[in-house]
Amino acid sequence: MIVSNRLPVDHVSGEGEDAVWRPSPGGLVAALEPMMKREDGVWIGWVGIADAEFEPFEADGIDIKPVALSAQDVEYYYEGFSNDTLWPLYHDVIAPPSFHREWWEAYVQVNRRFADAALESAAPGAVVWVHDYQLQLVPKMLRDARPDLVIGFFDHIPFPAYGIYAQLPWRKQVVEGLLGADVIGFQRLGDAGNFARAVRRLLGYETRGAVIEVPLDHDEGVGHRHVKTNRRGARVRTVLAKQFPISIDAQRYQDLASQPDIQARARQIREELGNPTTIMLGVDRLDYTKGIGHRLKAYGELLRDQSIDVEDVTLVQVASPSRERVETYKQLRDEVELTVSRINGDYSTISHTAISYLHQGYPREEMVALYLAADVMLVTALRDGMNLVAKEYVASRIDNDGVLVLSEFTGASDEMKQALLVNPHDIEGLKNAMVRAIEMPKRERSRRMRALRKRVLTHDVQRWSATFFDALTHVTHEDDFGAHETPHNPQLARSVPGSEGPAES
Ligand code: GDG
Repeated sequence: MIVSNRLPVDHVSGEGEDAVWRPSPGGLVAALEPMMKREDGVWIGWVGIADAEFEPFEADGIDIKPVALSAQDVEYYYEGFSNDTLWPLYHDVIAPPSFHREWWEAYVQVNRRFADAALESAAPGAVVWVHDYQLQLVPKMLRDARPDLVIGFFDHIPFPAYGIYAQLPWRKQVVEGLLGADVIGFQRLGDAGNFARAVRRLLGYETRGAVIEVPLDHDEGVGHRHVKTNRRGARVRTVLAKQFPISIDAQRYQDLASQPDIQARARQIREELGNPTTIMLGVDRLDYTKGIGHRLKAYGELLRDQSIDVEDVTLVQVASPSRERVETYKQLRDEVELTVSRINGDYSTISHTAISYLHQGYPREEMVALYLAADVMLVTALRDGMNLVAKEYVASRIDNDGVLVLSEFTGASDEMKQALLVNPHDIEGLKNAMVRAIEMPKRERSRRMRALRKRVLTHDVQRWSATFFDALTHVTHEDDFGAHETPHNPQLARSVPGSEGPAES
């Protein structure tokens, strides 16, 4: 069972039995679809429309169970607590988070609704995988009601350092909510470390490596998985909190990039841009975490300094609309669009536009054509859990060409060391990296891109989900102490819920 804020389908038209749905195929669906079909999986989530009730239905062999949200839930739980409290807080307070008690109350209520929907459908010993910062209380709600469940949680965004996390008035409840899971996945080692530190500081629990020991009262723990007696003779439930860096359906991007019509479109894009020598590309949701302003500043200064010429170098910036009802996002849009117009006004010529700014969403085929056309890909996020765009660019470059400029504040930078790594706050450094990317000899481009592609193609989203499930259905967490290896038998874990084998001793 998957529990995520949004379902993997979009509503097209109709109500009740006449409702028409379109799959919204993200990487997550691609990774989980085969397993969901094989195991008769259920996906629980919101359809993305306020005040609309939909009956459960089946899409592509997956049972879909919609959770309804009222207009006020959307405002308080989703736009408020999720996107205006947690999102800025977890991204190092790049924008100031807002703390409102009514938003928190709505967050608790809506988390309860998701948990109840999951509990209604969960067979004994079912494996439930909860996703992301909107649903951090669900693991504990499930655990309290049904200790037999195998519960996983994956956090797609960063987990902040304690000094920042500690600002959250409900910091204890959130950590306790997450600790209901058997396995808590993070993007980076540093995120898992920050979480373990928050657990130690707020709850005083012991952590050993990736394993957190949650103390149990003497009558608790019956039927729980991962219960053991620790070194001090206390009964504890162990929770594994470690990094599982997410990835993309790399094969799909390669396949798209191999299609002659998409390659032809890439050539057409270059022509339509006036055949510049270098196309630089940015692709982001219009979000303040993505460092779009820093990128524009560096590019504008390069034009001003005459280090580059608008006849030779052009920037395409796709900024797909996002969270448009949240005030900070409205302000960001104004700032970005003012900067783009200024740069275009100052440096464009009749035949060459400095920045092609596209505030639109595009089909995936068009995105791949853009990736193929782009000589330099700019990923300058100020903080980003992973950043899939960096991986999509690399997977699409079947020609082993193109240069990736990548912020060291993305999770992707842990794996993609052959990119030109930058600190986007250092505008001079960013400008130098852009010039270096533009001037990089073909041999070096090819050497770096080959290495990057090798990494992304071997560490795709299928491998990510398999690794997470493997950890989730593992019989014990013992080997994550680094103490000893335990033979892996997921079947045993699934068929004997609550059985802890040697760990119970
Ligand atoms: C969160 C975390 C983490 C964008 N515009 C269009 C479009 N996109 C697609 C991209 C990419 C996805 O949206 C964006 O993913 P990112 O990873 O770059 O960023 P977030 O949306 O912030 O995602 C992030 C991710 O979760 C997964 O765990 O990596 O750190 O913040 O796939 O291609 N796709 C199409 N048209 C667009 O206009 N088709």
